[in-house]
Amino acid sequence: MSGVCVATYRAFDDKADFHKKALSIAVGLTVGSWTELPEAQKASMEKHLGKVLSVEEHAGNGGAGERYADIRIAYPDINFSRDLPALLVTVFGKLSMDGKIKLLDLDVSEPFASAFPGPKFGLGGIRELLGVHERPLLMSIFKSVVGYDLVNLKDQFYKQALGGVDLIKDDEILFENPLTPLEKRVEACMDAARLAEAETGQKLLYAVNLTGPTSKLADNARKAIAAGANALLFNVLAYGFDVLHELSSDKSINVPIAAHPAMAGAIYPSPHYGISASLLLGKLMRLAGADLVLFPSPYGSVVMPKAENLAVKEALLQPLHQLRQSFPVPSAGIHPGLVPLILQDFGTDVVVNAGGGIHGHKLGTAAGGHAFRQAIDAALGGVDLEDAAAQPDHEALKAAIEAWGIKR
Ligand code: 1AE
Repeated sequence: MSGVCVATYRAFDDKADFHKKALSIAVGLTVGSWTELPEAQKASMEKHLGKVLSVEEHAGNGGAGERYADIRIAYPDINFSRDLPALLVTVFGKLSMDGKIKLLDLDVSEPFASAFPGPKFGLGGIRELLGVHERPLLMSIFKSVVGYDLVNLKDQFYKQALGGVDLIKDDEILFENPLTPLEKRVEACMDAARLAEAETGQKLLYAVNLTGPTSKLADNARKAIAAGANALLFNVLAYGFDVLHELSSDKSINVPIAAHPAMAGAIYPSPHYGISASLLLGKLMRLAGADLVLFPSPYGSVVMPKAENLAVKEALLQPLHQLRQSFPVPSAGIHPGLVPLILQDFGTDVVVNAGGGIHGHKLGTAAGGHAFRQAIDAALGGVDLEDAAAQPDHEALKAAIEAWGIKR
């Protein structure tokens, strides 16, 4: 059985006839040309022909407002194989270079989606692994570890773990290197995880950065897992969605995969070009099998507008065929004073993620983690951070708020 995939575009033009433009896209990206075809050929090509479903025009006002149209086109599944490269090249390959046009959304058919197992663990599976069901999770990021040796790396891991974090991720810029090679890095960090767990009683996941040439990635993942890795970090956009799909659907790679958004800024931020954040970092990441997805927040150092941010969250969490939910991880420049805003916008199904906001704490890395946990508990209990910080055992939160303030 085959269906259609519906693409939604926003096209900008001061003068164009958007209905004509929509038709030229639908025909051009499917059968190529239509009117000049002989009748017999038209009949046999009909099942391949793209169909314009709607064209919603928005008049420009000659000033700041531009003239644009939202165009929906249905592409028959029969035209492309059931993989993301084929789908993306069909709906936005050449078109992505043809004037001011942005791909806003893709609704794939059930038969197409059935080729994608999606996140192996997803939000629920990660909560199961950690045994944490009620509260937002806390993740910390290794920082300034390029050039570190194993002893120093292990020490930084241990301090992060003592702070009560649920996940620790490698910095995305830590690649294979002679000082902290993959398997040795995993062994050292998981050793530190065990030492910390003996003190805190808390389980944690370590997402080691999966790097190297594409042809070696699955082997590297298996080596990391054999050395004890219980999660992976992956720079999805530098490799491509299909590489994530291959890794996430490989049965021997049986740990959660956290998708890093590196390179995404080259694709989503323009209103006129590229792919929307919700499709790029939401739906496509989820289809390709990311268990956790990092993306900029509306509040931190790398800012994504709030409406786009919430659309990414929705794409990761709302029902999508048979796929599990991916955990949203709004990131970059996050500190404890932002926690109430994060919970207000994301609810409890969110991972609060910080690097500098943990390691930059004046009482040290472990205190940085404690400050976040105290902020999360306060926000969950409806207690103002100012009041929570005044409690006698909340020095960590107090110091964090003195340093970074509270954003309201
Ligand atoms: C959007 C990705 C954020 C990230 O990977 C990272 O390393 C953030 O670090 P901080 O929290 O800004 O120090």
